[in-house]
Amino acid sequence: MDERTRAILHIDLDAFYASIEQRDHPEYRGKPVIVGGSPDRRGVVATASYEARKFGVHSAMPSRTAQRLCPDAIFLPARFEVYRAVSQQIMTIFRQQTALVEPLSLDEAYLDVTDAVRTLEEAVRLAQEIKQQIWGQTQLTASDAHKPDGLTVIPQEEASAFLEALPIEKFFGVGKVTTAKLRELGIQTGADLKHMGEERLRDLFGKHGGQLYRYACGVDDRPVEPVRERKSVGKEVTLERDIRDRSEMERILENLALQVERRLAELGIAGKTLRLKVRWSTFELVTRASSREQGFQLAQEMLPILRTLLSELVDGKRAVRLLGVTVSSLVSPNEMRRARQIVMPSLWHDEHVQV
Ligand code: TTP
Ligand code: MG
Repeated sequence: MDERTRAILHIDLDAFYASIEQRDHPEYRGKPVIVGGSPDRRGVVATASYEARKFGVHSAMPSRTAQRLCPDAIFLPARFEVYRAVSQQIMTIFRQQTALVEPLSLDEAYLDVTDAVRTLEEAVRLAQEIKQQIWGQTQLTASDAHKPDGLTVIPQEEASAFLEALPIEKFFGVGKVTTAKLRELGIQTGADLKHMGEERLRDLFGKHGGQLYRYACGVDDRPVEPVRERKSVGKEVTLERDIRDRSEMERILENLALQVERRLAELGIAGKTLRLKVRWSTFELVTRASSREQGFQLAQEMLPILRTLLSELVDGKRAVRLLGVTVSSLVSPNEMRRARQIVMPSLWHDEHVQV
């Protein structure tokens, strides 16, 4: 490989939570398995096995809808400690191959293996080796573009064609709002982005537009960053349209708080500071925070505070274009548990985790 060419592997496990459940419960193998909240308690789907996906079931869908689509589905609650342990196993496998491992979530990482290989063929062999180790140690499969259990090789000379065919929502940093806006303009793929040109994309999306154009052209110099100390866990959403109605904002905050709760549960942490972020339609950004010793871990603990913080900001006159919820000053649940025993023993629900 020439000096400037990097070899980067992207590894993502297949139907992660569901595959672990099928691994640990052989009677569920080959059957539609849905991990997440229960259909009769307004839960949502965390993930579904490939057998259930055939019925149209997918992550973030209300469990009740999933049950309607797939009446024979087996619903299971998430077992985060098990998923975290498996995550540590696979990350250890990755780190044996290269120090440059950037985890993106429990089941997904980028590996810069440039220094470990001399040719593209060697990079492919290394990827196969890693998949075999994952299988050997966890009995799980991994892939990304060709799921499940695929291995996709994109040599430099094919990168262009690959990116041209790639649907816009697969590009890094393209969320629901950008996707909707691009679709409205008839933009579906990387090729469409390229045709649109850098200037137009910049006009529409600012700096992000220029970045998107470069990604579509295959220019992406971001390094694989191995250490990223986590300081906070947050979720935010740019609204499809600006809103003024406070109850609508509260509904959105509830959704965000549930997502933050899920991420905290996945990571097995909690935080002492809760922050509400609001961007007005004028783009002005304001945040309001509240801290407490007994911390925040569940959405139901965050919501009353978020409502109060929101009421301090929103006056019904100015419209909001973005809402965000962040938990910081992170601590382990053990520390939090101790603080809670002192402060308010009645609020602590052990293992009460809703997905
Ligand atoms: P993903 O890798 O996005 O999904 P997956 O591994 O289940 O399926 P795929 O084969 O398409 O990769 O997410 C990893 C895990 O994160 C997933 O098993 C469950 C959890 N998760 C949620 O809880 N809610 C969500 O909305 C998503 C997308 C994932
Ligand atoms: Mg996955």
